[in-house]
Amino acid sequence: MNLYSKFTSKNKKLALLIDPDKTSAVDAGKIAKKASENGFHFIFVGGSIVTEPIDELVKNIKLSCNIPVILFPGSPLQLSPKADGLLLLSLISGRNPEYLIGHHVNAAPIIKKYKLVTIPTGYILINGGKVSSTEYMSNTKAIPVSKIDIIKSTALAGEMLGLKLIYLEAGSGANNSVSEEIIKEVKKTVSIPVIVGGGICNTKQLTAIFNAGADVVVIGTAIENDKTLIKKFAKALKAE
Ligand code: 1GP
Repeated sequence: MNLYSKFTSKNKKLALLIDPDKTSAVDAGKIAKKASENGFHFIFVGGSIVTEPIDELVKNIKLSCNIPVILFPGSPLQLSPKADGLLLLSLISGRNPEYLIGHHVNAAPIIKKYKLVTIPTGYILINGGKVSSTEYMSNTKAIPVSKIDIIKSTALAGEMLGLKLIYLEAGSGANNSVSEEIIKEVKKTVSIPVIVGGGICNTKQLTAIFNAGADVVVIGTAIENDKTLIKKFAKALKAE
């Protein structure tokens, strides 16, 4: 089965995000194992700032679990040939050319050399109630939650440009996760899978986000803070 088809399958999917700057390579392996055993579908690896090479961490994760390990890079420095693939993010909510095409130009030859499977992804930053690292680092503005028409048009333009996934991002550790209304409207607008992440910290939110139509939900900070949530989120997923 190719990597993209794991995103297009009908079932609801959970991704654990591991930030290499906040989790050691050894711990990453342990957490990934637990997530995989409990029914998570993907391990995403990435962060806004990563100060160490990520090869060792990715290798440990790969050795510990049998679900795809997918790079979710904040910069072209966060690439590893040991991963199964890469979300090639275009920050289409922003107007910073470096995050639309610039970094991609620098990364493309390396991605090719590493033979990484890429999934072009429209990354849409939505206001999560505080300035996110993504907003600050990319020097772009998050779309206000009230501007649903702009969010929908942005997602639609991404699909028309040939992007294969839409990622609705409230920002890591957001005060407010992406609203059910926004998810429902985007789902009505595009036919490609929709990933939702940022600020999801309990099973009630997870269930509401799945019910609104999210195909994949990404959880990072909440599990970094409380590993017992892996089991709780997995149980909520199984109830879907
Ligand atoms: C961040 O969407 C991801 O890019 C996950 O966010 O860390 O808030 O779970 P959290």
